[in-house]
Amino acid sequence: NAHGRRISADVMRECLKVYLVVGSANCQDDPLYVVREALAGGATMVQYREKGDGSLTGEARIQLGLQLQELCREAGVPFIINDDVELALQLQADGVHIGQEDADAGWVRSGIGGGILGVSVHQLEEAERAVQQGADYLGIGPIYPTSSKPDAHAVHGLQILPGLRQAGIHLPLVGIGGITLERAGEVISAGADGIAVISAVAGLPGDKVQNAVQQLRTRINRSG
Ligand code: TZP
Ligand code: MG
Repeated sequence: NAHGRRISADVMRECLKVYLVVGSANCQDDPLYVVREALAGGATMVQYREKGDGSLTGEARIQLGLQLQELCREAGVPFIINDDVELALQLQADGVHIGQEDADAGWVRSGIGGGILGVSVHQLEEAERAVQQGADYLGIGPIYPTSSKPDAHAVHGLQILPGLRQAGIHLPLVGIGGITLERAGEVISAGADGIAVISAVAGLPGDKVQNAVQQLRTRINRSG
């Protein structure tokens, strides 16, 4: 799909179910262990988001990315890069996720061919624009308060999800921000196709990760 073939909306929705967003700064244990366990538990997509205090830079950032990518490849799960289109191209990742402050989505779409493009949006106009620019899914959040993103937008609450659906946004949607096992079901019921989590998975001891992801999947399948 570096040759222009886009992911279908149906496959995209499946990939969004339990979307792990992760960087070394978020992990209580070795990120490779955390991601291996998350994949064993049924994580459906992984985003490499190497930011924040003490995060890796330069060659170390690239090397961790390559190792995480290999785990995803073995599991048959798409591997997405946060923000950095250059890194995504260099690693030949499956896609890129960008926010409103990052590169222009239309420009990223032309750069990545048929790769997966996720865009974070906070209101209808941004959502419509991202759809036009070739996004494959939209990230919506923070739904709840989060301590994983210091510069996060104000909390939206669940209502943004039915709001976007009723306004005619049919693209696959993933909720993010403060989502826990207890809250996963209501995010899906409100209109999201899946949940993206950092701390509810990466913040756990490595030996708890597999079971946590399994439980998230069960909740989501029941609410979908
Ligand atoms: N974007 C909006 S909220 C957020 C990002 C990256 C952080 C989500 O982390 P957590 O720990 O699942 O609240
Ligand atoms: Mg960003």
